[in-house]
Amino acid sequence: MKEKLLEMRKAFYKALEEVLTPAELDELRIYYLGKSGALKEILKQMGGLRKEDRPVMGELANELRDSMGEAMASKLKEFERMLLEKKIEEEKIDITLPGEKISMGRVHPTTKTIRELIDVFVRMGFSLEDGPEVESVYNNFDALNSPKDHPSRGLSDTFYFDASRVLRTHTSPVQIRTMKKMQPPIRMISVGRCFRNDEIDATHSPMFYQMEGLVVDEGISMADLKGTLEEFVRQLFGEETRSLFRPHNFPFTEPSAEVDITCFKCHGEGCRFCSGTGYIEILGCGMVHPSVLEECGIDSEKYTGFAFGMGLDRITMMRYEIDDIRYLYENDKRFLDQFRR
Ligand code: 2NM
Repeated sequence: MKEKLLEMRKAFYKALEEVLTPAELDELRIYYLGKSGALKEILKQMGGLRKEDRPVMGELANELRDSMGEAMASKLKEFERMLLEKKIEEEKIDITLPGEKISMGRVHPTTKTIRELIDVFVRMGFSLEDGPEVESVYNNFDALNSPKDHPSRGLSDTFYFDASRVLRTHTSPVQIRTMKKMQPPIRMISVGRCFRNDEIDATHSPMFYQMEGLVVDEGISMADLKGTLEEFVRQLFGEETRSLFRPHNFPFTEPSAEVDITCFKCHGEGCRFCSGTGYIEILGCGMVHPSVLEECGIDSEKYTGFAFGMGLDRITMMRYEIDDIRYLYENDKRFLDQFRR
């Protein structure tokens, strides 16, 4: 029996040498030390031994079991160490490699214009109001004294959802909402996207940006309008800029005017930017029509007001010398990267 045990030990260590995976090690354990393994098999013959030999053989068997268990445990440790070493080798990070370049975004030029305009008007005490881009036909046209047969109301100029809803064609509905919401004194501006069914070219986009403003209070006159807008022009385009008010016509204001400013390039001399006139048109304005005030629940006998509106794409294009409105909407990084400040 002793010989059998020693033979088994020899075979076990030889097999252990050849074990390559933890799974094979498990198989080995079951084969030698399992419930019906090689060791158990040999111990079955214990009964055939002399009584005094049994404890000696038992001790040898126990010793064998323990040393084989230890040998397998250290083999398993070795596997684990190898696995860890392999993992460390594979996942090694080369910290000397160049980093991945992060592409920084820029503030869109139109956004810069918007921020500066808001700054100027907020410093003058205006509040910034907001409204939806999908508007009622009433807020977009009717409340603004717009004639029922005006071409701008037509299906070819305005995006209609149905008979009563449109994509707003200007930000004036925000003024209407504000006047219906609060009584004077009102000093507010609105900024946002507007939509008109225009053919796209260098100066037209079906989606564009507008800013409009409104002041309503007792005793507001054309002098307030001129003073406010002249100050705005000086702050945005420079102290030396002069403004020219030309009579115009809008349905929602009476009287109405358009404002030209001295060309930012030639300062009035005449150049290719201003087509030789020395002036560039930048906004429309006027005294709010009494029927607009009344429509919004404001007493036109007690209160008067002025309003103004301007296209922000045009102003942005002037300020950054961009000659095609489409650049503002193409999201071409090569274009946007030019506006770093
Ligand atoms: C412009 C020109 C003139 C304007 C009028 C109003 C309102 F709602 F108060 F009547 N909002 N905006 C207005 C007046 C807009 O844009 C060229």
